[in-house]
Amino acid sequence: MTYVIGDIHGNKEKYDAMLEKLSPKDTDAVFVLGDVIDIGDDGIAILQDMMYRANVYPVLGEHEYMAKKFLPVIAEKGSAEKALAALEGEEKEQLAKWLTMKSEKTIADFLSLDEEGREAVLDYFSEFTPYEELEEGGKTFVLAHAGINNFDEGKSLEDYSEEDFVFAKTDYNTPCFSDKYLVTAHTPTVAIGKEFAGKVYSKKRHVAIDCGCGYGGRLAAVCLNPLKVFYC
Ligand SMILES: [Mn+2]
Repeated sequence: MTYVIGDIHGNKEKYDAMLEKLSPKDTDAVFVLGDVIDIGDDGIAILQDMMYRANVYPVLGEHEYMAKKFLPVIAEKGSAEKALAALEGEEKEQLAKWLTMKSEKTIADFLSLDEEGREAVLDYFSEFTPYEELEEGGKTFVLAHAGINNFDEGKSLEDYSEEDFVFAKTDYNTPCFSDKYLVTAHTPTVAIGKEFAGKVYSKKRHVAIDCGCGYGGRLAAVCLNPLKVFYC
């Protein structure tokens, strides 16, 4: 079985409950479609759990994109404020943005780790892939945290940037690929339409799985084949 979970946003209770519900076997795969950290309190603890699970595969969200870029600078300078003071231009703007994205607890927990613990987290960020492409039950699924910016069906997925996947804006009323399913998190399904609040959206070759776990909603997991949805 192949499962996809997204936008856990530091909610370890729901993460633990979902893994218990799915109870993935060694031959199963669980893709975590980005935004593991920030907003909730336990992002770092969830990463530390994920990194020891052989069948959990992390895909990059914009929160991890920010963390992997700025946590090394913050650690070197000693605090987020000092890192911000030391940076210039676009990087300074981007860090300032991350500091408005409920990242304080992630940063504090990272700074409280010893050298070895910090290195393990930073190493793990390098395992986050920008996208995944999977064949399940005769269908092709592309997993990307927010979608695909600058989309061109003739372009190879390898030729997009990380930014194209993590900062994408997706039109859920229009299919993306003509022959593949696009699986995304990032956009709470309530933002696609009020009637989809708290539920996985599966239309127009889109599968949108963020049911608002970061905002007090449910955490969803989708089994790709056979298509089945789980909630915690
Ligand atoms: Mn996101």
